Amino acid sequence: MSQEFTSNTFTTSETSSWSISTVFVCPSTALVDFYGRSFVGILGPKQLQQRTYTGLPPHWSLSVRFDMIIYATYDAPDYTTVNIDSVGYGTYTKAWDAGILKMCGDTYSDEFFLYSKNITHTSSSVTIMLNVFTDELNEGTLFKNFFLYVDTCDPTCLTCSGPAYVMIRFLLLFSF
Ligand SMILES: [Ca+2]
Repeated sequence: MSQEFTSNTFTTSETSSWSISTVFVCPSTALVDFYGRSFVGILGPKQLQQRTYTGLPPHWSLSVRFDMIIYATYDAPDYTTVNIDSVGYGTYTKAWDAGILKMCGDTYSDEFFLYSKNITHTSSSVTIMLNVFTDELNEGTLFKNFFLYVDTCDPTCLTCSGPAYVMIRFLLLFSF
């Protein structure tokens, strides 16, 4: 349905459809997977990052996945909650400098999460939100490689609860 921020490097020209469009480039040389790579962020003190997608085709299931780095001195009480249509699906915390590697930053250790969530969903729009609380600047949440998938209905259906044509047929039969 949508894939964003999948290039090694990207600029704010690609992030403007999100409420916070800042881009951070990882300075750490510890991992070639991250060194010099662009991420959306740093999402820091009490920031809401969100985007609403509209015009989704008829579907019965929706998936969100992205790469997330919890960056630098992010520690208690800092947290990041991922919301899909205002429902929280995962809260991420980290102990101070608890990660193994300086993955993105070159001063403190970071933690990496592959966010992946599938939900039952039929609305033609969806809002993805990252609710980020940190108590200091220069710590927070970064993300890239964002994918939004929908499992579409059979082309003959305007709504459905599953992939098969037979599912809408059964609904119609039972409604008479
Ligand atoms: Ca902190």
